[in-house]
Amino acid sequence: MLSSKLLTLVLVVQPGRVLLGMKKRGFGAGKWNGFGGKVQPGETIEDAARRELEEESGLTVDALDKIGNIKFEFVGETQLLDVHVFRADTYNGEPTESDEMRPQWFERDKIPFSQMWADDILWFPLMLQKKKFVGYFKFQGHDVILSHTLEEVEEL
Ligand code: 8OG
Repeated sequence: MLSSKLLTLVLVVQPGRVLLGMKKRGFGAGKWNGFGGKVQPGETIEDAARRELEEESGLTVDALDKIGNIKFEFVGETQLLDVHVFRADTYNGEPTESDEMRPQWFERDKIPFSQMWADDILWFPLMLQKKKFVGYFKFQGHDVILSHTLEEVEEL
């Protein structure tokens, strides 16, 4: 049986640009990504998304929209990652570097997919169009997708 670990991921989107952070340490180090992490016991998924966004980028948000749910399996590992993806279109504060992330704005047509998780290039277009989606990706190591499913949904 595979157990699963709940994680959050927040993309802050502005007209024409997206905020990403360079992950400085730990899982996914060296990749650009949204902001997020593990849901703690007793915390809702959305509360965790807000907390991780603030810890890693210095930003707070009023509204977070649920936009996606992606499950990741890594061959040889017994734990699935269950990542809840949110989009924020407004924010408060200024992006600030943290121990974990160095934030940077990217124009929407210059998203650095070659330095991101391999699945991102498949679902970012949906996220940017505010389309909701569910996906499943089976990885070999951290770079190779062996199989996947990805579909748009009406509701999450
Ligand atoms: O707490 P930690 O930094 O380990 O959390 C991992 C973060 O990485 C969390 O925000 C979820 C996110 N994440 C994955 N896999 C993938 C992926 O394939 N693409 C993207 N964009 N983010 C991912 O765990």
